Amino acid sequence: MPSTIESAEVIVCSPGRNYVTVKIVTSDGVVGWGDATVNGRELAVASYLRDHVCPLLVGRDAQRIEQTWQWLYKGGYWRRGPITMAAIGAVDLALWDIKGKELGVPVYQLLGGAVREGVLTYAHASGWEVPQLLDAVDEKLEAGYLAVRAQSGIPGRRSVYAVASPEPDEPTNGFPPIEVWDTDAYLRHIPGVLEAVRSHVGDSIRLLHDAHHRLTPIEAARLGRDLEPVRLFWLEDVTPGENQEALRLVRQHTTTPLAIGEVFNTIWDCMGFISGQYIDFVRTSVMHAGGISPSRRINDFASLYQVKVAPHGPSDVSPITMAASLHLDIATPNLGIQEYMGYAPDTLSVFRADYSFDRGYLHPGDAPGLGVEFDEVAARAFPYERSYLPVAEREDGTPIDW
Ligand code: GCO
Ligand code: MG
Repeated sequence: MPSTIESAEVIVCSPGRNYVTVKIVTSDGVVGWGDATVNGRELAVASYLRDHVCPLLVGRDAQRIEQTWQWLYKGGYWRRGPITMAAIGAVDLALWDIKGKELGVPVYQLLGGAVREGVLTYAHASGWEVPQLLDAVDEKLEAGYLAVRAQSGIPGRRSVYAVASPEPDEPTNGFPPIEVWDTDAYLRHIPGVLEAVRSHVGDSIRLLHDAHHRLTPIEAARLGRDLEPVRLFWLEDVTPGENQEALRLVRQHTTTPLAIGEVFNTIWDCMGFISGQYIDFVRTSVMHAGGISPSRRINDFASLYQVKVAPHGPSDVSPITMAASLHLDIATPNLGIQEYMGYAPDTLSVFRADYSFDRGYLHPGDAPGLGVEFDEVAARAFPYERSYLPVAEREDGTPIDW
């Protein structure tokens, strides 16, 4: 008798930051965990799941992961988008977790087994001024990382996303913080910063930089060119992702490798970049792109064009997504690198993860399923807290891409 889905529920908690977790229990009592976190829009995806997906799952065959995926994606009629795809992705993750647990094997074995010993991973380092940035980079190298993303402050600015600013944050009273951005100042400043990092770390360390979608194609082309002597591993998200053709122009002007994709949700969002070979790395998050099942299709499609996959792995997706990513990464021939920011101790007190880090590489672990158990009792101590990503504006108040 195949097991059926007996219950599906959603848990929102905030151990360090907000996470949306799906719990699916089978008729055999096996529990599968999925992550559905969309940073700053957590309750929308929680409602999508709670009100529109979970009730439909009850009674379905828990073994039929692909059939359920197709049913939710095609049957919902209103396809794609971050909320829909994160919700479907969470269900997909939970069902892979269940299948691994029922068969007693880690998910990567179900995906064909490991094609490598470990998953090369990069850490984040940032500092407002160059000396602070170099200290932060050193800290990551001492911890064993072989690849580091470097971000710095910008002269004349008060704040820069993901970089601790010397000026204290003003309270935002539950509203998004405003970040006033100046592209010219950034373009003047950042090549020198990254050159300093390169000469500090030497040739063998992989260096990455994220432009957070702030540039026009021609600005991005100029930055790519200016950074060629730094030999970046990649330059990330130079332009907004909606216009896939924009990257063609950037590509024509620079040999700096390009990465994009953390805000994409389906293979359709990256198809043009990949088939046009405008990029070197596609960065969809395994959960935001609808789970392990569709991410395999993105990965295989990318391999046809020698585009590598480099999944998004910030601390605003939970350790469940991180684990799912690692199971897929270790079984994916065209893996480039995995992002890994790590997690706050409170987060790890709620999500007990089996994956491990050793000298620059992560391993998903050999526990059956995804290898992350969610502690529902511990989670109760951390209720949801409204929180937003910053909004970027020009000096004159015009909202801009980011
Ligand atoms: C990255 C990202 C993140 C995102 C964040 C948004 O490369 O890790 O750019 O820092 O901004 O995940 O929620
Ligand atoms: Mg990014």
